[in-house]
Amino acid sequence: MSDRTIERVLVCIPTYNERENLPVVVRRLRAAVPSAEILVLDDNSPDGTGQVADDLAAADPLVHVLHRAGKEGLGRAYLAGFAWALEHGYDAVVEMDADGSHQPEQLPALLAAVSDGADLVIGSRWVRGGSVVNWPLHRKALSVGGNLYIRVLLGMPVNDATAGYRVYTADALRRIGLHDVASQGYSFQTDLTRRAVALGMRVVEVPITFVEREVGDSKMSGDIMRESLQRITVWGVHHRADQLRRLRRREATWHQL
Ligand SMILES: Nc1nc2c(ncn2[C@@H]2O[C@H](COP(=O)(O)OP(=O)(O)OP(=O)(O)O)[C@@H](O)[C@H]2O)c(=O)[nH]1
Ligand SMILES: [Mg+2]
Repeated sequence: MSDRTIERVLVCIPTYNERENLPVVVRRLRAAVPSAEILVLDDNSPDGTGQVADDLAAADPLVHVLHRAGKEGLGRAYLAGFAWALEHGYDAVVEMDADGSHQPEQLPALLAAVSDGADLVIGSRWVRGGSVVNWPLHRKALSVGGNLYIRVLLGMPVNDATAGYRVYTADALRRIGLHDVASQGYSFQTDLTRRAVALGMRVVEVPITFVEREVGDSKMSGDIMRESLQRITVWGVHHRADQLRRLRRREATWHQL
């Protein structure tokens, strides 16, 4: 077990209409991990979340804001945040929702796994000790079913590949390479997970308690789900075709022996 030193942590928080939630999550985060810096990624929220973020940044030098022109999806916002983090020399980058679902108080456990040598830490709902609070049965079924589909198709040893509470080391982000990531919605999380696994990175799942939002509206949509299903299916078909090709090549080599 290594003991990696993580000094500069940047927590990226994407926001779209989270005016009421943002100050709460920032306050909790500053209390839970006082040294971590925060980057709010706001897509020009109509409810004025951008101004709320500016006010928070004006009052606290560890809070930063990236204003984006319009709603482009979670994946795009994170890519902009990751690029900013790499430019500014952070050691680790955290993904966290603004709606309170990802509890800041659990971040120290995720960061500890990075110190222990993980390249990517996933705050996982679907490992022993993980849970979800206030989700109706159909929402649980969707997440469990989606993750099962991903595991079967992509053959990854990850229980919660769609999870959005994560820590990447800066080095992992550089190695993954972000220039050709096209995913916008939930598939963004699965996409980066499969890239990390394919590169042989240490992906560690730490159990979390995910708490469904109490305030504001979910941005989950049919389009986001459709994108996920399509992309995962295409990756799965390619993955299985690659496996088949490798198997054929191996068989051909055996015949030649
Ligand atoms: N910048 C930006 N943030 C977004 C966008 N879509 C969602 N978000 C933010 O991403 C986080 C997660 O979005 P949610 O709507 O809570 O989606 P979810 O958590 O996957 O779904 P629920 O479980 O239904 O809440 C929240 O902080 C949102 O404000 C977007 O297009 N741009
Ligand atoms: Mg949410």
